[in-house]
Amino acid sequence: MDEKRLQAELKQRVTKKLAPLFASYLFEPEDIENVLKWKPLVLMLGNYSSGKSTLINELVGQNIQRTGQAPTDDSFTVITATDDQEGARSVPGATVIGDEKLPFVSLKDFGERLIAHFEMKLIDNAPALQNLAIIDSPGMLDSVTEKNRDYDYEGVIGELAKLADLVVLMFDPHKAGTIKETYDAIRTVLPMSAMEDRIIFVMSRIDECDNPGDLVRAYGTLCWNLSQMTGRKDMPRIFLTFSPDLARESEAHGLGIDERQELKEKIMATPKLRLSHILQDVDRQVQALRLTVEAMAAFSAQGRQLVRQGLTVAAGLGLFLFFFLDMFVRRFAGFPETSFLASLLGGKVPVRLLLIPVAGLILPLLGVVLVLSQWRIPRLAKRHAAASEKLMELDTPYRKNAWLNIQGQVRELIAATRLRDIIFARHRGHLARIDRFLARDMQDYYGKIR
Ligand SMILES: Nc1nc2c(ncn2[C@@H]2O[C@H](COP(=O)(O)OP(=O)(O)OP(=O)(O)O)[C@@H](O)[C@H]2O)c(=O)[nH]1
Ligand SMILES: [Mg+2]
Repeated sequence: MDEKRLQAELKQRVTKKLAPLFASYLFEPEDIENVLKWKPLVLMLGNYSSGKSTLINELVGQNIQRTGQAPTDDSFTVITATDDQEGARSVPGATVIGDEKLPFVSLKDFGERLIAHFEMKLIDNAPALQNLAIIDSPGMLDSVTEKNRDYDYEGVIGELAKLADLVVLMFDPHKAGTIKETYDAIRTVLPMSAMEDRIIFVMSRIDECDNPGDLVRAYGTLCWNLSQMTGRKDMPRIFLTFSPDLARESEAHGLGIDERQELKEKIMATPKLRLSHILQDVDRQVQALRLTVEAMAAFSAQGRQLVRQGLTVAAGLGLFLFFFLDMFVRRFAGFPETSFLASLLGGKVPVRLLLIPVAGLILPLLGVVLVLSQWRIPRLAKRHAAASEKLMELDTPYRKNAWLNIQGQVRELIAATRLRDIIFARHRGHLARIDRFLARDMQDYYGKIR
């Protein structure tokens, strides 16, 4: 299976069939475009000095990243193979984030400060990185020792985790999960950005435990801290590893626990997961779009109900006035010389006599349009913008969660709705289009990767 071709094809289909809908329901076009761009991505996160850069150098087989005992990296570094003749080089943050072909454009929002802490290293002789990029990140710090980052670190790792096909979260026995930034990341950032099955946990540098007891204590501490952070009792797998080149001789080392190779294979196999991740992401975003359209359909159904009521009143009143308005006018103003109804019964109606009845027919309609557009629809919009979740049945946790992400834009959409949007709304048609996409196109691709 040619994954790259499938990815390109899916991108084309999404763009053709759904891009205008995403835009008209206020979705950021980048969100879905970024998912479909570029290579498989691995994001390395973790405490400072937990061995992220060391592991990356090992994976790449070159000394690309600096390593050291104190907090060493203060930048995000995207590492991948060169794909042109220009050779190994480093590309500055502004160029990387500004490049529309790369998936990092959404990081623009984090401003100049982040740009100074972002770069890409293109390296030669790295066949494994032809179809893979690894992002090294600044180690997580404790707020006590932190020299205050000058950009929104959590926001950035959240964005990167959204893009990543695999997030590797590294710890070491010395700080088994007690670092403040790590706590915040696991507690709040990652659950919003990365699906659970895309995160793997690693405790590295285990050779530095003096004896098996130390190792068990460090492992236990990490498990305890993780369960505090995730609120879960079941523990994810934690890879226990050390760098073979740096390992000290120790009793713990002598135990023969070494999952380094397995970890490396798992990381390098990320490209295999790419397409299914893309499908998951596209699916998630299309479902979010669907929920938004559903909410707007429910809102406009209520709006149409008001319109129908208005029209019924206008029709009743209009008909009454059609036949009787000129009689009132005649009574008070003395003209027309004979009423429309009388001449109708007489069998002959001069056109002149139709003027007042037609006005009687139209006036209530104008009145109803005025009341609807100036008063009733805005009031309905105001009510639902304040409590838009009432529009929907949020009966599953999935829908509840998805709702949290879209409620802001649903409010915006409702607040911007005018009478004519209600009358001409085509939400039901859009829903059908989305459902067709989910049932045909998505299933088609799921079938292809099976
Ligand atoms: N004994 C031993 N030392 C290690 C191991 N892995 C890394 N080190 C050392 O630990 C220190 C920290 O490693 P780095 O790879 O720089 O850690 P990092 O996670 O990139 O740290 P920051 O960039 O500061 O976030 C370095 O001095 C490494 O040489 C290991 O498995 N065993
Ligand atoms: Mg580092």
